[in-house]
Amino acid sequence: MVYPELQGGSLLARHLTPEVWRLLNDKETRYGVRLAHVVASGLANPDSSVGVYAGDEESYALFAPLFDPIIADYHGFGPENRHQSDLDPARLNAPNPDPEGRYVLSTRIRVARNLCCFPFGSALTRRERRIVESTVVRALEDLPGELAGSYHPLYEMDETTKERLIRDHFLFKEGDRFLEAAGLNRDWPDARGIFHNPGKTFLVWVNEEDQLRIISMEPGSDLQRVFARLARALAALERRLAFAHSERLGYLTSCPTNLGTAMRASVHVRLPRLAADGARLTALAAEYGLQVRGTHGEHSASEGAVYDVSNKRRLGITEVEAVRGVANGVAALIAAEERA
Ligand code: ADP
Ligand code: CIR
Repeated sequence: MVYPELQGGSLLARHLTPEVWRLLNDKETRYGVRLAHVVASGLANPDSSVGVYAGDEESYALFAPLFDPIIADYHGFGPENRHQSDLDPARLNAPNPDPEGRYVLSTRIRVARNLCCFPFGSALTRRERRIVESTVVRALEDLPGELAGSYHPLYEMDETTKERLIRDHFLFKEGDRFLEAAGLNRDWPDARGIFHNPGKTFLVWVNEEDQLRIISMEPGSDLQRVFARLARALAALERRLAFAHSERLGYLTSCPTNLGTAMRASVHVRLPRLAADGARLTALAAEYGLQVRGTHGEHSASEGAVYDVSNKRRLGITEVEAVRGVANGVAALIAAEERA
Protein backbone atom coordinates (compact mmCIF):
# COMPACT_ATOMS: atom_id res chain seq x y z
CA MET A 1 0.00 0.00 0.00
CA VAL A 2 1.12 3.62 -0.51
CA TYR A 3 1.49 5.82 2.58
CA PRO A 4 -2.15 6.76 3.34
CA GLU A 5 -3.73 10.19 3.79
CA LEU A 6 -4.68 9.93 7.47
CA GLN A 7 -7.61 12.00 8.63
CA GLY A 8 -9.23 12.39 12.04
CA GLY A 9 -7.99 11.97 15.59
CA SER A 10 -7.66 8.17 15.78
CA LEU A 11 -4.74 6.48 17.50
CA LEU A 12 -3.89 5.10 14.04
CA ALA A 13 -3.60 8.62 12.60
CA ARG A 14 -1.40 9.59 15.55
CA HIS A 15 0.98 6.64 15.34
CA LEU A 16 1.23 5.55 11.68
CA THR A 17 4.12 7.86 10.86
CA PRO A 18 5.97 7.58 7.50
CA GLU A 19 8.83 5.84 9.37
CA VAL A 20 6.52 3.21 10.91
CA TRP A 21 4.80 2.69 7.55
CA ARG A 22 8.18 2.17 5.81
CA LEU A 23 9.25 -0.33 8.46
CA LEU A 24 6.05 -2.42 8.24
CA ASN A 25 4.74 -2.07 4.70
CA ASP A 26 6.32 -5.25 3.29
CA LYS A 27 5.70 -7.48 6.31
CA GLU A 28 3.28 -10.41 6.33
CA THR A 29 2.33 -12.86 9.10
CA ARG A 30 2.18 -16.58 8.48
CA TYR A 31 -1.62 -16.29 8.07
CA GLY A 32 -1.10 -13.61 5.38
CA VAL A 33 -1.95 -10.54 7.48
CA ARG A 34 -0.41 -7.34 6.09
CA LEU A 35 -0.35 -3.70 7.21
CA ALA A 36 -3.23 -2.80 4.84
CA HIS A 37 -5.41 -5.37 6.64
CA VAL A 38 -4.52 -4.02 10.11
CA VAL A 39 -5.32 -0.38 9.24
CA ALA A 40 -8.33 -0.96 6.89
CA SER A 41 -11.00 -0.02 9.45
CA GLY A 42 -9.32 3.22 10.49
CA LEU A 43 -8.78 4.27 6.88
CA ALA A 44 -12.42 3.58 5.93
CA ASN A 45 -13.71 5.28 9.11
CA PRO A 46 -11.81 8.51 9.83
CA ASP A 47 -14.00 9.00 12.95
CA SER A 48 -12.48 5.85 14.54
CA SER A 49 -11.09 6.35 18.00
CA VAL A 50 -8.49 3.61 17.52
CA GLY A 51 -8.66 2.40 13.90
CA VAL A 52 -6.65 -0.87 13.93
CA TYR A 53 -7.45 -4.57 14.33
CA ALA A 54 -4.99 -7.46 14.66
CA GLY A 55 -5.57 -10.29 12.16
CA ASP A 56 -3.84 -12.88 14.29
CA GLU A 57 -1.63 -13.40 17.32
CA GLU A 58 1.55 -12.70 15.32
CA SER A 59 0.23 -9.26 14.23
CA TYR A 60 1.02 -7.87 17.70
CA ALA A 61 4.69 -8.89 17.37
CA LEU A 62 5.27 -8.24 13.66
CA PHE A 63 3.50 -4.87 13.61
CA ALA A 64 4.69 -3.88 17.11
CA PRO A 65 6.09 -0.51 15.93
CA LEU A 66 2.45 0.45 15.25
CA PHE A 67 0.62 -1.56 17.94
CA ASP A 68 2.97 -0.79 20.85
CA PRO A 69 2.51 3.02 20.80
CA ILE A 70 -1.27 2.55 20.37
CA ILE A 71 -1.30 0.14 23.32
CA ALA A 72 0.80 2.54 25.42
CA ASP A 73 -1.50 5.42 24.50
CA TYR A 74 -4.76 3.58 25.31
CA HIS A 75 -3.76 1.48 28.35
CA GLY A 76 -0.70 3.32 29.70
CA PHE A 77 1.21 0.04 29.22
CA GLY A 78 4.79 0.21 27.94
CA PRO A 79 7.11 -2.32 26.27
CA GLU A 80 8.73 -3.07 29.66
CA ASN A 81 5.39 -3.97 31.32
CA ARG A 82 4.01 -7.50 31.83
CA HIS A 83 0.29 -8.19 32.22
CA GLN A 84 -0.97 -10.17 35.23
CA SER A 85 -4.30 -11.88 35.69
CA ASP A 86 -6.37 -12.33 38.86
CA LEU A 87 -9.81 -13.87 38.45
CA ASP A 88 -10.27 -14.88 42.10
CA PRO A 89 -13.62 -13.53 43.36
CA ALA A 90 -12.43 -14.05 46.96
CA ARG A 91 -9.96 -11.20 46.39
CA LEU A 92 -12.47 -8.80 44.79
CA ASN A 93 -13.74 -7.12 47.92
CA ALA A 94 -15.73 -4.53 45.93
CA PRO A 95 -18.53 -2.50 47.47
CA ASN A 96 -22.01 -2.73 45.95
CA PRO A 97 -22.20 0.83 44.52
CA ASP A 98 -25.99 1.06 44.85
CA PRO A 99 -27.25 -1.35 47.53
CA GLU A 100 -30.71 0.26 47.62
CA GLY A 101 -31.16 -0.11 43.86
CA ARG A 102 -31.90 3.57 43.19
CA TYR A 103 -29.56 4.23 40.25
CA VAL A 104 -28.09 1.05 38.79
CA LEU A 105 -30.41 -0.96 36.55
CA SER A 106 -28.12 -3.83 35.61
CA THR A 107 -24.56 -5.12 35.70
CA ARG A 108 -22.66 -6.91 32.95
CA ILE A 109 -19.10 -8.21 32.82
CA ARG A 110 -17.74 -9.62 29.58
CA VAL A 111 -14.41 -10.92 28.45
CA ALA A 112 -13.18 -11.56 24.93
CA ARG A 113 -11.31 -14.71 23.97
CA ASN A 114 -9.94 -16.23 20.75
CA LEU A 115 -8.83 -19.81 20.21
CA CYS A 116 -5.12 -20.38 19.95
CA CYS A 117 -3.86 -21.91 16.71
CA PHE A 118 -6.34 -20.01 14.51
CA PRO A 119 -6.12 -16.49 13.05
CA PHE A 120 -8.53 -13.95 14.58
CA GLY A 121 -11.90 -13.20 12.97
CA SER A 122 -10.72 -10.75 10.32
CA ALA A 123 -8.35 -13.35 8.81
CA LEU A 124 -10.38 -16.55 9.28
CA THR A 125 -11.55 -18.47 6.24
CA ARG A 126 -15.20 -19.53 6.12
CA ARG A 127 -14.15 -23.11 6.81
CA GLU A 128 -11.96 -22.15 9.79
CA ARG A 129 -14.77 -20.01 11.20
CA ARG A 130 -17.07 -23.02 11.12
CA ILE A 131 -14.45 -25.12 12.91
CA VAL A 132 -14.14 -22.41 15.58
CA GLU A 133 -17.92 -22.38 15.99
CA SER A 134 -18.25 -26.15 16.35
CA THR A 135 -15.28 -26.35 18.75
CA VAL A 136 -16.69 -23.60 20.95
CA VAL A 137 -20.26 -24.93 20.87
CA ARG A 138 -19.10 -28.42 21.84
CA ALA A 139 -17.37 -26.94 24.91
CA LEU A 140 -20.37 -24.76 25.80
CA GLU A 141 -22.86 -27.61 25.55
CA ASP A 142 -20.81 -29.49 28.11
CA LEU A 143 -21.10 -26.82 30.83
CA PRO A 144 -22.74 -27.77 34.12
CA GLY A 145 -25.29 -26.22 36.51
CA GLU A 146 -26.33 -22.59 36.09
CA LEU A 147 -23.96 -22.29 33.09
CA ALA A 148 -25.85 -24.93 31.11
CA GLY A 149 -27.77 -23.60 28.14
CA SER A 150 -28.29 -23.84 24.42
CA TYR A 151 -26.75 -22.43 21.25
CA HIS A 152 -28.75 -20.41 18.73
CA PRO A 153 -27.10 -19.94 15.32
CA LEU A 154 -27.85 -16.54 13.84
CA TYR A 155 -29.01 -17.91 10.48
CA GLU A 156 -31.76 -19.91 12.23
CA MET A 157 -33.07 -16.94 14.21
CA ASP A 158 -36.17 -15.07 13.01
CA GLU A 159 -36.01 -11.27 12.76
CA THR A 160 -38.38 -10.66 15.71
CA THR A 161 -36.35 -12.83 18.08
CA LYS A 162 -33.13 -11.19 16.91
CA GLU A 163 -34.49 -7.67 17.37
CA ARG A 164 -35.83 -8.50 20.83
CA LEU A 165 -32.48 -9.97 21.93
CA ILE A 166 -30.65 -6.88 20.64
CA ARG A 167 -33.13 -4.46 22.26
CA ASP A 168 -32.83 -6.30 25.59
CA HIS A 169 -29.00 -6.01 25.45
CA PHE A 170 -28.33 -9.73 25.04
CA LEU A 171 -27.18 -9.96 21.42
CA PHE A 172 -24.63 -8.10 19.29
CA LYS A 173 -25.89 -5.63 16.72
CA GLU A 174 -25.39 -6.28 13.02
CA GLY A 175 -23.61 -4.25 10.39
CA ASP A 176 -21.09 -2.35 12.53
CA ARG A 177 -19.14 -0.33 9.94
CA PHE A 178 -15.89 -0.51 11.95
CA LEU A 179 -16.02 -4.32 11.99
CA GLU A 180 -17.24 -4.40 8.39
CA ALA A 181 -14.20 -2.48 7.11
CA ALA A 182 -11.89 -4.69 9.19
CA GLY A 183 -13.23 -7.80 7.42
CA LEU A 184 -14.81 -9.10 10.63
CA ASN A 185 -18.30 -9.39 9.08
CA ARG A 186 -17.28 -11.56 6.10
CA ASP A 187 -19.75 -14.37 5.26
CA TRP A 188 -22.28 -12.96 7.79
CA PRO A 189 -24.28 -14.61 9.38
CA ASP A 190 -22.43 -17.86 8.73
CA ALA A 191 -20.99 -19.47 11.88
CA ARG A 192 -22.22 -16.65 14.17
CA GLY A 193 -24.55 -17.22 17.07
CA ILE A 194 -25.34 -16.86 20.75
CA PHE A 195 -25.33 -19.38 23.58
CA HIS A 196 -27.22 -18.63 26.79
CA ASN A 197 -28.62 -20.24 29.89
CA PRO A 198 -32.40 -20.08 30.43
CA GLY A 199 -32.19 -17.02 32.73
CA LYS A 200 -29.83 -15.17 30.31
CA THR A 201 -27.37 -14.51 33.14
CA PHE A 202 -24.62 -16.36 31.27
CA LEU A 203 -24.19 -15.79 27.53
CA VAL A 204 -21.51 -16.34 24.91
CA TRP A 205 -21.37 -14.56 21.56
CA VAL A 206 -19.66 -16.67 18.91
CA ASN A 207 -17.60 -15.21 16.03
CA GLU A 208 -18.45 -11.54 16.33
CA GLU A 209 -15.50 -9.12 16.91
CA ASP A 210 -13.75 -11.91 18.80
CA GLN A 211 -14.37 -15.63 18.52
CA LEU A 212 -15.87 -15.65 22.01
CA ARG A 213 -17.41 -12.89 24.08
CA ILE A 214 -18.19 -14.50 27.43
CA ILE A 215 -20.78 -12.56 29.40
CA SER A 216 -22.21 -12.64 32.92
CA MET A 217 -25.08 -10.21 33.54
CA GLU A 218 -28.14 -9.61 35.69
CA PRO A 219 -30.42 -6.84 36.95
CA GLY A 220 -29.11 -4.80 39.92
CA SER A 221 -25.61 -3.84 41.03
CA ASP A 222 -24.14 -6.98 42.64
CA LEU A 223 -20.74 -6.87 40.93
CA GLN A 224 -19.43 -9.56 43.27
CA ARG A 225 -22.04 -12.09 42.15
CA VAL A 226 -21.73 -11.23 38.45
CA PHE A 227 -17.92 -11.53 38.65
CA ALA A 228 -18.05 -14.83 40.58
CA ARG A 229 -20.34 -16.35 37.90
CA LEU A 230 -17.98 -15.17 35.14
CA ALA A 231 -14.94 -16.59 36.98
CA ARG A 232 -16.67 -19.99 37.32
CA ALA A 233 -17.51 -19.97 33.61
CA LEU A 234 -13.95 -19.06 32.62
CA ALA A 235 -12.46 -21.78 34.80
CA ALA A 236 -14.81 -24.34 33.22
CA LEU A 237 -14.05 -23.13 29.68
CA GLU A 238 -10.27 -23.04 30.27
CA ARG A 239 -10.50 -26.77 30.98
CA ARG A 240 -12.17 -27.35 27.60
CA LEU A 241 -10.56 -24.79 25.24
CA ALA A 242 -7.08 -23.31 24.65
CA PHE A 243 -7.14 -19.52 24.27
CA ALA A 244 -4.72 -17.18 22.47
CA HIS A 245 -2.57 -15.66 25.21
CA SER A 246 0.79 -13.93 25.55
CA GLU A 247 3.12 -13.60 28.56
CA ARG A 248 3.36 -9.87 28.00
CA LEU A 249 -0.09 -8.88 26.67
CA GLY A 250 -2.38 -11.39 28.44
CA TYR A 251 -5.40 -12.55 26.42
CA LEU A 252 -5.10 -11.58 22.77
CA THR A 253 -7.99 -9.92 20.97
CA SER A 254 -8.90 -8.40 17.59
CA CYS A 255 -8.91 -4.84 18.93
CA PRO A 256 -5.91 -3.67 20.98
CA THR A 257 -8.25 -1.89 23.44
CA ASN A 258 -9.37 -5.32 24.66
CA LEU A 259 -5.95 -6.91 25.32
CA GLY A 260 -4.94 -8.20 28.75
CA THR A 261 -8.00 -8.93 30.85
CA ALA A 262 -10.13 -8.48 27.68
CA MET A 263 -12.71 -7.47 30.27
CA ARG A 264 -15.34 -4.76 30.22
CA ALA A 265 -17.28 -4.52 33.48
CA SER A 266 -20.22 -2.18 33.08
CA VAL A 267 -23.30 -0.96 34.83
CA HIS A 268 -26.35 0.66 33.33
CA VAL A 269 -26.84 3.65 35.61
CA ARG A 270 -29.47 6.38 35.53
CA LEU A 271 -27.92 9.80 36.21
CA PRO A 272 -30.57 12.42 35.27
CA ARG A 273 -28.85 15.40 36.91
CA LEU A 274 -25.36 14.67 35.59
CA ALA A 275 -26.97 14.05 32.16
CA ALA A 276 -27.58 17.81 31.87
CA ASP A 277 -23.90 18.23 30.99
CA GLY A 278 -22.65 15.21 29.01
CA ALA A 279 -19.11 16.57 28.58
CA ARG A 280 -18.78 17.07 32.34
CA LEU A 281 -20.08 13.56 33.02
CA THR A 282 -17.52 12.08 30.59
CA ALA A 283 -14.71 14.09 32.21
CA LEU A 284 -15.81 13.09 35.72
CA ALA A 285 -16.03 9.41 34.74
CA ALA A 286 -12.53 9.62 33.17
CA GLU A 287 -11.15 10.79 36.55
CA TYR A 288 -12.13 7.34 37.88
CA GLY A 289 -10.77 5.49 34.80
CA LEU A 290 -14.29 4.94 33.49
CA GLN A 291 -15.63 5.13 29.95
CA VAL A 292 -19.19 6.30 29.25
CA ARG A 293 -21.23 4.68 26.45
CA GLY A 294 -24.88 5.08 25.46
CA THR A 295 -27.80 2.85 26.47
CA HIS A 296 -27.27 0.46 23.55
CA GLY A 297 -23.50 0.17 23.85
CA GLU A 298 -20.62 1.51 21.83
CA HIS A 299 -21.49 4.22 19.29
CA SER A 300 -25.05 4.62 20.69
CA ALA A 301 -26.76 7.54 22.46
CA SER A 302 -28.08 7.70 26.02
CA GLU A 303 -31.83 7.19 26.45
CA GLY A 304 -33.67 8.41 29.57
CA ALA A 305 -30.35 9.45 31.16
CA VAL A 306 -29.22 5.81 31.30
CA TYR A 307 -25.48 5.41 30.68
CA ASP A 308 -23.26 2.37 30.24
CA VAL A 309 -20.28 3.04 32.51
CA SER A 310 -17.29 0.67 32.40
CA ASN A 311 -13.54 0.33 32.95
CA LYS A 312 -11.60 1.95 30.11
CA ARG A 313 -8.33 0.16 30.79
CA ARG A 314 -8.09 -3.61 30.33
CA LEU A 315 -4.33 -4.24 30.09
CA GLY A 316 -1.79 -3.88 32.92
CA ILE A 317 -4.53 -4.17 35.52
CA THR A 318 -5.93 -7.44 36.91
CA GLU A 319 -9.57 -8.46 36.44
CA VAL A 320 -10.13 -8.00 40.17
CA GLU A 321 -8.66 -4.48 40.07
CA ALA A 322 -10.73 -3.57 37.00
CA VAL A 323 -14.02 -4.60 38.63
CA ARG A 324 -13.12 -2.96 41.95
CA GLY A 325 -12.33 0.25 40.05
CA VAL A 326 -15.77 0.20 38.45
CA ALA A 327 -17.48 -0.38 41.83
CA ASN A 328 -15.63 2.54 43.42
CA GLY A 329 -16.00 4.83 40.40
CA VAL A 330 -19.73 4.19 40.03
CA ALA A 331 -20.22 4.85 43.76
CA ALA A 332 -18.42 8.18 43.24
CA LEU A 333 -20.61 9.07 40.22
CA ILE A 334 -23.73 8.30 42.25
CA ALA A 335 -22.43 10.54 45.06
CA ALA A 336 -21.86 13.33 42.49
CA GLU A 337 -25.39 12.82 41.10
CA GLU A 338 -26.81 13.22 44.63
CA ARG A 339 -24.82 16.43 45.18
CA ALA A 340 -25.70 17.93 41.76
P1 ADP B 1 -19.03 -4.84 24.38
O1 ADP B 1 -19.62 -4.95 25.71
O2 ADP B 1 -18.77 -6.17 23.78
O3 ADP B 1 -17.83 -3.96 24.42
P2 ADP B 1 -21.15 -3.03 23.35
O4 ADP B 1 -20.70 -1.71 23.89
O5 ADP B 1 -21.64 -3.05 21.95
O6 ADP B 1 -20.03 -4.15 23.34
O7 ADP B 1 -22.30 -3.59 24.29
C1 ADP B 1 -22.92 -4.80 24.01
C2 ADP B 1 -24.33 -4.89 24.58
O8 ADP B 1 -24.27 -5.00 25.99
C3 ADP B 1 -25.19 -3.66 24.28
O9 ADP B 1 -26.51 -4.09 24.00
C4 ADP B 1 -25.17 -2.93 25.60
O10 ADP B 1 -26.30 -2.09 25.79
C5 ADP B 1 -25.17 -4.09 26.56
N1 ADP B 1 -24.73 -3.74 27.91
C6 ADP B 1 -23.54 -3.24 28.29
N2 ADP B 1 -23.49 -3.05 29.62
C7 ADP B 1 -24.70 -3.43 30.11
C8 ADP B 1 -25.28 -3.49 31.40
N3 ADP B 1 -24.59 -3.12 32.49
N4 ADP B 1 -26.55 -3.95 31.51
C9 ADP B 1 -27.25 -4.35 30.43
N5 ADP B 1 -26.75 -4.33 29.19
C10 ADP B 1 -25.49 -3.89 29.02
C1 CIR C 1 -12.79 2.55 16.70
O1 CIR C 1 -11.60 2.60 16.40
O2 CIR C 1 -13.46 3.54 16.98
C2 CIR C 1 -13.47 1.20 16.69
N1 CIR C 1 -12.62 0.28 16.00
C3 CIR C 1 -13.75 0.74 18.12
C4 CIR C 1 -12.58 0.83 19.07
C5 CIR C 1 -12.87 0.24 20.44
N2 CIR C 1 -13.44 1.20 21.32
C6 CIR C 1 -13.05 1.49 22.58
O3 CIR C 1 -12.91 2.63 22.96
N3 CIR C 1 -12.83 0.48 23.42
